[in-house]
Amino acid sequence: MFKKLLVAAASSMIALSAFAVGANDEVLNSIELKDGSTVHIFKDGKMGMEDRFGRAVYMAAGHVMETKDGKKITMNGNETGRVDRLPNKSQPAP
Ligand SMILES: [Cu+2]
Repeated sequence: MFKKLLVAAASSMIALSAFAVGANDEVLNSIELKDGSTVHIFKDGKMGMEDRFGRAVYMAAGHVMETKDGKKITMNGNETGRVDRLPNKSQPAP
């Protein structure tokens, strides 16, 4: 009985750590901005910018952006590296 519990605990730990790898790199939301670029908000709340050609772009944290529908949003972080690694990032224009 005790041995069975240990096995269950061990396998759930493996599942948890597999989930943790890269989990924060998942995009929670992507918002289109007035200038045609996109801000990606990651699960940990940090943001990264992508220009309208699908390239990761630098934007200093604290910069205020305007969304397509006129809302103001403040840049939290500047995760260009994470934007670069996004698998479903829009493709560069030909
Ligand atoms: Cu930005």
